[in-house]
Amino acid sequence: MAAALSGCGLVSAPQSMLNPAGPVARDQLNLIYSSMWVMVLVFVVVAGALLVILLRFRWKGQKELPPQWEGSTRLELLWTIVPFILLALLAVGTVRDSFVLAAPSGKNVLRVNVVGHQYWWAFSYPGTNIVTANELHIPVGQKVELVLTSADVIHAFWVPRLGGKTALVPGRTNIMWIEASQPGLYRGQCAEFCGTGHADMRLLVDAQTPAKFAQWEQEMEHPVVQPTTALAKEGEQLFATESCSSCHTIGGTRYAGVVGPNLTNLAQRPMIAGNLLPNTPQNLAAWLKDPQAVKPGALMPNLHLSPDKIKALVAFLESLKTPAPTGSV
Ligand code: HEC
Ligand SMILES: [Cu+2]
Repeated sequence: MAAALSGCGLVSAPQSMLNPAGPVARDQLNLIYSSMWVMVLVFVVVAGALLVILLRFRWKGQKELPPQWEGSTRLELLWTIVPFILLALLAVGTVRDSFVLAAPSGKNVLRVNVVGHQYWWAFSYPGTNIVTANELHIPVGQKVELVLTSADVIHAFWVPRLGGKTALVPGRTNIMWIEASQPGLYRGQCAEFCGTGHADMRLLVDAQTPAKFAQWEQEMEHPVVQPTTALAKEGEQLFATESCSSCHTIGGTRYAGVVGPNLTNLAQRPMIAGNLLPNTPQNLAAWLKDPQAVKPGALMPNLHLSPDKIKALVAFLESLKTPAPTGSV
């Protein structure tokens, strides 16, 4: 068991809660460690006493019974009071952390609404028009309150290096918060079985410096959609005629479907399909040809598009990026 579990200790493992990257995950790990040390202490004392008793007091042919301890007030008190103290120690840390982790404190808290869908994530930023899929952008060093709910079945939000999991329940809102101490990409995934595509319901947290985050907000608030080639322009038309627009929104266009992921600035995202595939023209084409072949259980229908239409649509999707405004960081 020790050999197998040591695989979880890799510092380079991208989804290891043993390698926390923010205060929430660190507090939770410290709580686990402190409980573990209390348990190690109990184990060592009890197992040690058992060994000593077995060896020292074993039967060596004596005729009469040894002295009996049943009903000894001293011993009864000892093994009532010692566990009480140990449990009280565990309770102090647990209760303190439960309050700290229940809701973020302070004024400078960024709020993000998270909706779980079979098998992708929607993130929206209240007070803005920003909606994105599977890629949560946050500024480093700031508490981020996640308001979690579900569009269909129960899911669970889990980014191990930033914090423990919380369920997304239809008809309810749950709250958790995370904070990243260092810029970086943190991987996560749904942690509650939600159907065929559950294993591929992944997400990426992009923790950015405040300046980079502000720039990203700008690009998402004011997306520019300007397909330049004839092929991409044809793809823009096909987006409406092939019914894509009935499910997908693209900021900066009149397309406003809300069934599938928001595709605003899609070309700037590193991954597609619930962070299953790198965002390349080849992968986009494979996705449009047959979504279920790429991601089993995916709820985007196979639209049986011709290769020419796929080419045009990919060219259009590839054009969905908003160049950084000049003079910014
Ligand atoms: C009936 C609704 C529906 C229609 C019509 C539809 N899609 Fe989708 N689309 C979805 C859903 C749902 C997903 C999410 C699948 C998943 O990741 O599990 C998706 C995912 C995608 C993605 C990946 C997005 C991401 O963030 O990972 C792209 C790109 C995409 N669709 C493009 C298109 C294009 C182009 C068309 C038209 C040819 C189209 N879709 C038609 C529902 C639809
Ligand atoms: Cu799931």
